[in-house]
Amino acid sequence: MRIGIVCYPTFGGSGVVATELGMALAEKGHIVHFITYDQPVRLRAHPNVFYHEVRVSDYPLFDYQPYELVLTSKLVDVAKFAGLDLLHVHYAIPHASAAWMAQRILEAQGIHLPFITTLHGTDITLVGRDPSFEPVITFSMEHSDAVTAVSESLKRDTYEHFPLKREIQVIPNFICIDQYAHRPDPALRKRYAPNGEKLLVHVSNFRPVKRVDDVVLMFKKLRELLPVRLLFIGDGPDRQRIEAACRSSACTKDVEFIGKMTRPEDVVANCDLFVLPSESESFGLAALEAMACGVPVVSSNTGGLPEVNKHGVSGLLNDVGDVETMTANAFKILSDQATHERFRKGAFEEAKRFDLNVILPRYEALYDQVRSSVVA
Ligand code: GMT
Repeated sequence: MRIGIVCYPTFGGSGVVATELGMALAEKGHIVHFITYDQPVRLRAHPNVFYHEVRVSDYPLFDYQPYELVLTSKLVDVAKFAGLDLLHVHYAIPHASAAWMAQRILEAQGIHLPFITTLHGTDITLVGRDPSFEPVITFSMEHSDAVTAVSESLKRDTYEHFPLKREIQVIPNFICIDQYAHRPDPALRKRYAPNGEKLLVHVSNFRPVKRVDDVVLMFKKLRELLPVRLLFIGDGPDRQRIEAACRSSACTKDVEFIGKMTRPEDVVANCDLFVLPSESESFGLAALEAMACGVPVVSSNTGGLPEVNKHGVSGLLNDVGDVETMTANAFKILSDQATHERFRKGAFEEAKRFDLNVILPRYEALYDQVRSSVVA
């Protein structure tokens, strides 16, 4: 099949999922065209993979860049000249409406191009609900040939916040378990835990929705109970404020801000506990990646996280903002070696539910279903 994938090329979860999906489809023999404004961070060379950059001219009249219009035109061009069988857009804003416009333009030229919209989270729970987006998002979801959500929770949220009548299928995010089954790197472990400390790690885009302050609050309480160090991976609007706060705190010598990494698992695999206290999280791909490395998770119980982080098996969950319980949960997992080992094994076993080999066939079946409805 010849598939067009539209996504954000950034470090966020939706871009990672879209890119890894495209790479896996290419490996199975499909021809995959990525269409976005920059090269996706996880894109790798592959004979079946193509990348089309969406470039918006900086015409002085434009106070804002008409990205959606330029994306739509690029979609029409790639669909026609690469002979796409379907489009799969990730993150509804503005990709679903751009796909619908492209579909209409192609229809007028006698070409039918089905498109699938995959909802990832903040497109529904945060941004999409805003009245300045809602009518367009509702319309473009309603007129997609198929809509998927990455969790049952996100499916429920979508029906709760949008007057949608159509079906939403749940196809969870995935990881390629083989890529994550890391053997820890003793040199790296020694570098980050020189005195045998337990290593906590948090990976995110440091946006307010991630509640990174709760990670620091928990760490300060936990370090009174256990020798621990904290690693932050990623970057974003909250990083500078939090980094400055840590520098002026007694804990500063045990906190390190590593920054953005293309493969955070290279560090996460050497840690003892992943911390994700989000306010809202449709799935929590970063938590799944930690679990695939055999690293247990303490997380909030918001959104899709309970579908990923199985309480008492792969980690422990707490109410959003309940730093006391999160600290107690971390202590419970880290303070006893046999308990920690049990959670490590549980995390890895739970991660297998989301292995690429389990999830990819579900997307391929959806592509066949969408294409056959066109042919019929
Ligand atoms: O985590 C983020 O804020 C980035 C965001 C995105 O759009 O990439 O992640 C969303 O999509 C990921 C992939 O499906 C999910 O794992 C994240 O849970 C989701 N983020 C939120 O819902 C806040």
